[in-house]
Amino acid sequence: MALLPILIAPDPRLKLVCTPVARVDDAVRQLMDDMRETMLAAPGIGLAAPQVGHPIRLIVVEIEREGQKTGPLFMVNPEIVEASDEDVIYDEGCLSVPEHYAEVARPAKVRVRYLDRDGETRELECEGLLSTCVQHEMDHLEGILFIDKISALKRGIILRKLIKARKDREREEAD
Ligand code: GNR
Ligand code: NI
Repeated sequence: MALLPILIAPDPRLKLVCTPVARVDDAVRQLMDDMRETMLAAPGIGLAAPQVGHPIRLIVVEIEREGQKTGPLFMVNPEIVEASDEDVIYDEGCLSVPEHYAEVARPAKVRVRYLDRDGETRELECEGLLSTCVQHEMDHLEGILFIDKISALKRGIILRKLIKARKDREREEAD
């Protein structure tokens, strides 16, 4: 098991469209375990492989809140096969956009088809925070961050702050 470094925006590796996973083998399962450990340590409720530098279509989600306890969900090559017409707005955050939050509207319910840890095809009906989180993670696989879904003005403000924070970090490390 290993904690993996999480990429912070702006980073070109967060903008890539990820490649489908050809086979769910032991190397993929090892990455799943490392991603879950990294997500729990962060702490976060989801993590996508590109956030830890692997441009492949793999996400992990784990919601442990009263009213919604999913256990770890590993989803390979996830696809939305059905989405509700109704949207919900959630105040989203992202481990790759640390300390910034913004309201994003997404379909309230989605049905997701994916390969599980054993490479078996499964479908899961998602609602509530699970629905929002799965869609947020799937966006990462397309190189899309939640800040790409808000106004250009707000996005610009957040990106400038992230660039400044990175410079401050680098200066700190140089001292
Ligand atoms: O930990 C996370 N919390 C969260 C809250 C609201 C909507 C989405 C998320 S996902 C985020 C972890 C993350 O960045 N996953 O890509
Ligand atoms: Ni994220």
